[in-house]
Amino acid sequence: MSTITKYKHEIMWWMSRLTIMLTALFLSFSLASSAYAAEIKMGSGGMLVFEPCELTVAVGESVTFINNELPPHNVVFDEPYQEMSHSDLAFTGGEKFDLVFNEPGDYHFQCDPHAGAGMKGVIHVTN
Ligand SMILES: [Cu+2]
Repeated sequence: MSTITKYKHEIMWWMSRLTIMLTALFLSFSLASSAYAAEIKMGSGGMLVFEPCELTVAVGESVTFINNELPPHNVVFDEPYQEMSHSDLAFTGGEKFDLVFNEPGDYHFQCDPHAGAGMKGVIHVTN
């Protein structure tokens, strides 16, 4: 086998590897994005806040709440979405939970221990 032929074979081998890897990457992204919408940090920048504190998602999408700084935190929704609440306090950094929003509306929520400090937010769910 000449050096050039060998070189061509090597390039083709790498190109097929690359194609497979890119396809796998694309698939993992499209699968992940089907349910995953956004992430809200609970406590951020040394502040008792949700970050972001306002968010718009489509019906059927999920929002991941991640425990970040100054715990404990929870998420309690106002009427008429109280049943969506995750009132268990999260004490450990990195603790997280997903909430799926299946009805359009404005979901106002707060962190119970820190509502007085203004730890509140709203998620707009649109069709
Ligand atoms: Cu809090």
